[in-house]
Amino acid sequence: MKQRSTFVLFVCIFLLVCDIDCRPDEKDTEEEGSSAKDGLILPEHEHRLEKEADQLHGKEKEDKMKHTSDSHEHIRQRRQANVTKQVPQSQQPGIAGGTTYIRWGRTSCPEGTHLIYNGIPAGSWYKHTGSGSNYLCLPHHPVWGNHNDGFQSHSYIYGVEMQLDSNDPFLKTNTPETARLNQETAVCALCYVPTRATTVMIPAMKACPVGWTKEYNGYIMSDHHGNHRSEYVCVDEAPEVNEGGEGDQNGALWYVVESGCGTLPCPNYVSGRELTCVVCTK
Ligand SMILES: [Ca+2]
Ligand SMILES: [Ca+2]
Repeated sequence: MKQRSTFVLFVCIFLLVCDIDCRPDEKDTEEEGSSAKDGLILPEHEHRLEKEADQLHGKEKEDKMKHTSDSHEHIRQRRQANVTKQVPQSQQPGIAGGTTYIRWGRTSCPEGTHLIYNGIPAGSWYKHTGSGSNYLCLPHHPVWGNHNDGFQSHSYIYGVEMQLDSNDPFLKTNTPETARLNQETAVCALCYVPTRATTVMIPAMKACPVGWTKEYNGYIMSDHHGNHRSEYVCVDEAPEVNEGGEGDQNGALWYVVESGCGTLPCPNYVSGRELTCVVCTK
């Protein structure tokens, strides 16, 4: 009986010691588990990492392609913008920059154009050999700069008077009061055409070439052949006159220009015939 009790006690002590020493250490287990996670790559874990790496690589590739595509689109847009900038303005409807001309003999501009100002045609005195040979359209209200009244200089300018006593082909629809133009002071208008880009005066024509717009037509005028050379200008076929300018005052003078045969082929030109003109824009 004593031996049995001793055996039971021995077994109990053994079990107690074994319970303390033989149980796996929880810390060690955790460390081993952690070590397994960190150091030991299981097949499933390896597969997942590969998949994640593939996804990351794919995203990087996609981002790179998107960035490249964006860059290409940006470059394309910049090139397109440059191309747009390089298109000549004259080829862009509505922003051509427009064109201007002086409508000699009128105070207004044709429909679809803008009057900048109207004024008085002026040039050198008909007996002076010098000064300017071209005609200017002087505004009615000059703005002066530094000035010294009195004639100290040797270049002058005068208003244009129309000399039509012996030859007047013009319409009188714009001069109903007097129905005559001789010895009248001429008028002019500066016209702006915003939708067309260039202007040309064609002599000996009353209509414009196909594709061009007629601004006005009329007759060529210049100073008398016995005076001094001047510019040829195209004066509207139905001139207005400058009110208050009537009277034989002389200054710069306009005469209707006639064609002379010889070096000009006749026909088609006719000796002594008044030369027409047309002003066209495009
Ligand atoms: Ca006169
Ligand atoms: Ca004639």
